[in-house]
This record gives sequence, C-alpha cells and structure tokens, in this order.
Amino acid sequence: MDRSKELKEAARTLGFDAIGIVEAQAPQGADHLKDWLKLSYQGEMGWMARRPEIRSDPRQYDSLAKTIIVAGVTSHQTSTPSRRGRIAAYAQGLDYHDILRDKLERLAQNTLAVWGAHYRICVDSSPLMEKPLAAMAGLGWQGKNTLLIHSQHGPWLMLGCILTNLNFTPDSPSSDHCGTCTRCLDACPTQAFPQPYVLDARRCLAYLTIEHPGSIPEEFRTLVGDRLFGCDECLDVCPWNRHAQQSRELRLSPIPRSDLPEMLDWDETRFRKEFRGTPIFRLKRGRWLRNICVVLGNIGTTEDLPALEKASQDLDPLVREHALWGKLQIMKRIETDEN
Ligand code: B12
Ligand code: SF4
Ligand code: SF4
Repeated sequence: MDRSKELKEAARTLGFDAIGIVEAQAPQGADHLKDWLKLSYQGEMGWMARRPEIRSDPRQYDSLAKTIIVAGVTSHQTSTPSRRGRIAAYAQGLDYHDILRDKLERLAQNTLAVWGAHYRICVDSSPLMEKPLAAMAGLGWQGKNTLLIHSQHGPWLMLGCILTNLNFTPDSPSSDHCGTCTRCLDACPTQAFPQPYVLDARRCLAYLTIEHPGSIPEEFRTLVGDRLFGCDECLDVCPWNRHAQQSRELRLSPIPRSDLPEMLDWDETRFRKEFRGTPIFRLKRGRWLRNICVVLGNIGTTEDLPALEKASQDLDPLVREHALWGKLQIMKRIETDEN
C-alpha cells in the first residue's frame, strides 16, 4: 500500500477525526504573523513574539523536516454540564495536549518509526502555525473567526502535527467557505475581531480568562459573563456546526466539578489534586480563583457572599482584588432589586 494511505488508515484506526499532509514550508499568510505582532495583538503572550521567523517557517524549527502530517480530534460536546459557570468544550475533560501527543506518538510509532524515519511531535506549544498548516493539508479553511473550519466537524478540531524527514504525496488545500456569513464576528461579546480573519487577542475572553496573567481589566469583567475558562461563542454560532458530532475521545468528556463557592475555598494542594491532568491545572490557583470571583460577580447571589468575603482576605492579592469586585457586583444587584 502507498505510505500516505497506510498512514491515514492508521490514523483512522487510532480515532483521529481528520488527517492531512503538507510539504514542510512556510504556510500561506505566514507573513501576517509579523503584522499581528507589530499591532501587539498577542498581549502578554511574550512567547508568541519570540523568534517569529521560526514560527512562520517549519523548516527553521526542524531542518530535517520535509513533510508535516496534521491531525485533528474533535472536542465537540453535545451536552451541557449543569453546574454554574461555563468551561470551553476543549477544556472540560483531561488535557488535550496529553491526549493528542499520546495519539500522535502511537501513530508515529506504528508507521514512521517502522519506516525508519525521523519525526517530531508538536501540539499547540511548539512554534508552528497549526491552523494555516492544517488548511494547506486540506483539513479545512481558516474562517473569519481565524479558526480552522472542517466541513464536518466545524471549528471544533483540536490540532497536532508530526514533522518528518520522509516525503509523502501532499493533499490539496481547501478553499474558504465562509461566504457572506459574519455570525462569529457579530457574536463576539468583546468585539475582538478588528477585521474578518484577524483577532486582537487582548480583547478575547479566551485570552483574558486563560493566558492573561494579572488582573482582568474592569471593562471586560461583566463581558466575561459566566465563562470560567475560555470562550466558545464564535465556535457555537458557526453554521458549519450542523453536522458536528459529539467527540468520540472519552478523555475529553466533561469531568464533574464542585460548585463555585466550594472551589473558592481550595488551597494550593487541593487545587492541584483536583485539576492535575486537566487544562485548568496550567492556570494555577490564583487565576482560577480570579475567574471564579468574576463569574460570581456576574451571576452570584446573596448565598455566595460569605465565600467571596473569605476570598477577599486571601493571601494572593489577585484573588483579593477580584473577590472584592465580585462582592460589590452582587451587593449592587441586591440593592437594585430591592428598589
Ligand atoms: C496564540 C493562540 C491563541 C490566542 C490567540 C488566537 C489567535 N486567533 O491567534 C488566544 C489565547 C486568544 C487563543 C484563543 C483560542 N484558541 Co488558541 N491558539 C493559539 C496558538 C498557540 C497560536 C495561534 C497563532 O499563531 N496566532 C497568531 C495569528 C497571527 O495567527 P492566525 O490567527 O492563525 O493568523 C492568520 C489570520 O488571522 C491572518 N491574519 C493575521 N493577521 C492579519 C493581518 C492582516 C492585515 C490580514 C489580512 C490577515 C491577517 O493570517 C494569519 C495566518 O494565516 C495556537 C496553536 C498553534 N501553535 O498554532 C492555538 C489554537 C489556534 N487555539 C485553539 C483553540 C481551540 C482556541 C479557542 C477556541 C479556545 C477556547 N475555546 O477558549 C480560542 C479561540 C479564539 C479565536 N477565535 O481564535 C486551537 C484551534 C483549533 C482550530 N480548529 O482552529 C489551536 C490550533 C490549538 C490546537 N493545537 O488545537 N488561542
Ligand atoms: S473566543 Fe469569545 S471572546 Fe474570543 S474571539 Fe471568539 S467570541 Fe470573541
Ligand atoms: S461563523 Fe460564518 S464567518 Fe464565522 S467561521 Fe463560521 S462560516 Fe465563517
């Protein structure tokens, strides 16, 4: 059998939802990374600005690479967990970085290693532009929300790549099927798209609740709504969701969570114990409690005040500041309701 076919067959057996092959080269539009950085759209993600010439050209990252295999696993969840506070679909279960790395390693071991090839696995944190590479490998197109849209799985594929020194027949790139649709741009609560296909991360709730290290700017706090971790607004509204199915990857299934006031009381040890192996673990306790305080400020009731009161004495100033804000918001709501 042709090696590309064998590889794709092995990927399907391992439960990948999409796979494609692209020659190792700078993806189309890679130059826009520099425009994006010039506008400081990366905010405090300093690692995005480090050595952009490597991020925009995979050959500079791995000089042996001739081919990039791009694979995806859908994170789509069809049921909504009942607890207060929303977590982005990709982060409701175990950490997708570990899951994809594990799957890609098995794929490489079953194929590339048998063929004696050099390979390197990349999931998210390596300096690669995964979305434009996926588009060139035929998995879909980069939509106006900047995400890779797959014709069956919509915007829900989580991506990972294998760089290898073997040559394969590449797949053809997909064309843009956004047409006149602007649903994602219109749905964004913070107007984070300065223009279609471009995101200012500093305004994005995924950035503000996950990557942003400090205090959440006041202008965005009410817009956070009940989002505890990440945001799925510009994914949920995409019409290419109509055929999207529940993820078959059981490790991505939602893990039951405690209620917000209870989690607000957790110390570092308890936080680590509860969230080890999940994406929330990377946030560390301070940012997680910061987010809980903002969400309670937006949706909490009188019953949440004692937990916020306690958190307003926390040793971490980040938690203290947001707990005071949360308490004030609830008290303002009670006052308005009484008048
Ligand atoms: C940094 C980062 C973020 C940042 C910035 C996001 C962004 N759009 O750049 C933040 C923290 C905000 C973020 C949020 C999310 N992320 Co993220 N993130 C990344 C990361 C690490 C790098 C992305 C990147 O290179 N950005 C830089 C810009 C320049 O890239 P770009 O948007 O692709 O730029 C293209 C266009 O915008 C255009 N362009 C850019 N500037 C300009 C300027 C002009 C003038 C023009 C014309 C065009 C243009 O050209 C560029 C090249 O094609 C990737 C993993 C990786 N290694 O690739 C994951 C990744 C993109 N994230 C992912 C996910 C799932 C999310 C969230 C959905 C999580 C959530 N639910 O909360 C949100 C979605 C928000 C959104 N609409 O993008 C997935 C996306 C999978 C998919 N199907 O597309 C990835 C691929 C991780 C993975 N391994 O699966 N993320
Ligand atoms: S993830 Fe949410 S805040 Fe970020 S761009 Fe999409 S809709 Fe806007
Ligand atoms: S919501 Fe519409 S414009 Fe946005 S990515 Fe989906 S199809 Fe494209």
